[in-house]
Amino acid sequence: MNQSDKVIISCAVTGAIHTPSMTPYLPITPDEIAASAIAAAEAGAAILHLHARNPETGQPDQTVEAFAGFLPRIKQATDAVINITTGGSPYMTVAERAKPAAHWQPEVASLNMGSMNFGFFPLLSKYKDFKYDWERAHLEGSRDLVFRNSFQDIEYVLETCYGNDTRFEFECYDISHLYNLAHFADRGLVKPPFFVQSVFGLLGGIGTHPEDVMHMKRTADRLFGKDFRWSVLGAGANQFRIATQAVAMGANIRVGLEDSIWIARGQLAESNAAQVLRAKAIIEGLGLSVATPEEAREMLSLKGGDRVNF
Ligand code: KMH
Ligand code: ZN
Repeated sequence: MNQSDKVIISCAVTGAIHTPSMTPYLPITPDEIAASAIAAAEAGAAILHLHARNPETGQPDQTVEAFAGFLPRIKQATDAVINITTGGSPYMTVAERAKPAAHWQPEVASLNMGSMNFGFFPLLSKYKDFKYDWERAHLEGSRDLVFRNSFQDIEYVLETCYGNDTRFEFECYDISHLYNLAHFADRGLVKPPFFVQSVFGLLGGIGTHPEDVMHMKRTADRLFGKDFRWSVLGAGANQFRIATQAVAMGANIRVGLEDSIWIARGQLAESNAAQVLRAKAIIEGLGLSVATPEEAREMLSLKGGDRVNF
């Protein structure tokens, strides 16, 4: 693993898992997404991972137009690296999911490195009433949901975005996803430095035990050596415990309301910025420092904030 004393904080601003009834603080409209992303950058996030939502209902919206309401504003207000999802919602096809990144040509796009069960139906036990009809179906439907990322799907995203010099946040939810990434590296379809985003605690992927974190790092070290920059995200209540363990081991970290709506046990995070500030405190408490967007660009060999299509 390539590491430095500078730690990249990514912030995943809204995502496609949590629904409006779970927390009043989830950014939904373009104005809310823009404001929350800008505040997260001001708090120290060097990379902003962005999804879009229907402003009326909060449903995930992966249309190209849905991103137009906030991309230019975020770019104008911050120097942060914009990372557009190709994950969209796990219910969407890869062709739908890849459209925004292909069109807007961001410096970074996420790329999910394997198919998996993607279960967020356990959240149903916590919420009884929903503002919108789609929310319950969204959660219930994940009981029978496969988040499809076949080798052909991954090739499709690579072919669709690579010509734009977009580089990838390789989302790895389990050990096999690291081997899938190594497969594409062996074929020369992805070039180092690899930005490996290890996802812990999403039902259907690897767990959240410290041994799980060690095993993910050990395997990535063996497969990629100095060719990768490790980042971690802990889903839900595990977010900061996993971040703390991994930063101490040389990782970068991802926080944000996409991955967890909490700031502490039983306490809702009132903003993305609050989670970023908590991450910053962990980093600085270890005697490390938060990477600037320019430092992140250097570490990840990114094309530069002006070489985008927004
Ligand atoms: N919500 C994360 C666990 C993507 O956008 O490509 C997964 C994610 C997928 O961020
Ligand atoms: Zn995402």
